[in-house]
Amino acid sequence: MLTIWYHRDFDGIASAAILADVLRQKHGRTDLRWQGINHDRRSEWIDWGKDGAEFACVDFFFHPRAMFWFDHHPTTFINDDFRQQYQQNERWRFDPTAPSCPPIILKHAAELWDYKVPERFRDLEHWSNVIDSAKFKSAEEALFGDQPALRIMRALTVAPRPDWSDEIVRRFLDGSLESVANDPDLEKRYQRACRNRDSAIDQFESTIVERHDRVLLYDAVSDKIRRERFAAFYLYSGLYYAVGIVPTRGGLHITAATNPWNVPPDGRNVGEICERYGGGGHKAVGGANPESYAEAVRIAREIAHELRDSLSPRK
Ligand SMILES: [Mn+2]
Repeated sequence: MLTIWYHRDFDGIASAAILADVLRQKHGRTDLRWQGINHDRRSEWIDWGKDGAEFACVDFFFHPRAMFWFDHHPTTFINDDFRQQYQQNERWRFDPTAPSCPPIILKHAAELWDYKVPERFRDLEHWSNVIDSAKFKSAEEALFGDQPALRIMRALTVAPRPDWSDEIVRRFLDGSLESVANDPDLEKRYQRACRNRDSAIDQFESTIVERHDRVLLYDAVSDKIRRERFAAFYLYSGLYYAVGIVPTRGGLHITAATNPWNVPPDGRNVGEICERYGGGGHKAVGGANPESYAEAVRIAREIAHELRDSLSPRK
């Protein structure tokens, strides 16, 4: 049995489906299973696979025991030892310049294993890039776009169970984005997610802790409110950064993001800032998982102030 561990987000789910297809077609693997994972498992990661179980990993931290591994996160190496053990080979590939993980796997499989990329995976690759690097045309598209991939992205925000994403991997494996999006189960989730989005927009103002012209700090921990990733930038288009505290299944999470539709000149690397607090991410977006609410408030405030102080007075 080979388990594919994948980051539980749109491009991670797409990556798992793509790797599963590559492994079954080009490596004859019929004993595949897959399971989603989030960055809150970081402390356990060093011991992953200690029991000798075979595993692959996509869109997630590097592990030297991974039989296959592909990622694009610049913060993929959890320590120097792991960093030193990585080198590109026939089973591992890292490309921090890739906008999402699927193009890395597709390129690798085509180059090394003569894999013919099916059309449905080209589509999945395109939308993974758009979604993971927030290359939506506008905040309106990010919030209200109804293309199949965007409906799936939104439906994932109201997954009925943590392993629901495993089901989406299975559907991506053989179906087009359109067929997956048109599934009645998914459509039902999507409608619910749209109602949540509308509430989140209505409620956003009540979560604001500090609002500077360019940097906004919000606290969306209350279980009475809905959350929407781009609400801050949709409502306040002049912002450069938004830093927020949000709850997740794994505990409190700090999210720090650059406004994709109003990119600051000489913008800071938000992922690196978050890494100093035990988190990680990309240049444009980062996150951290503090131990307590008090710590979350302190860290979120520090990150917001650091971003604010990085702006020259005239900006
Ligand atoms: Mn991802």
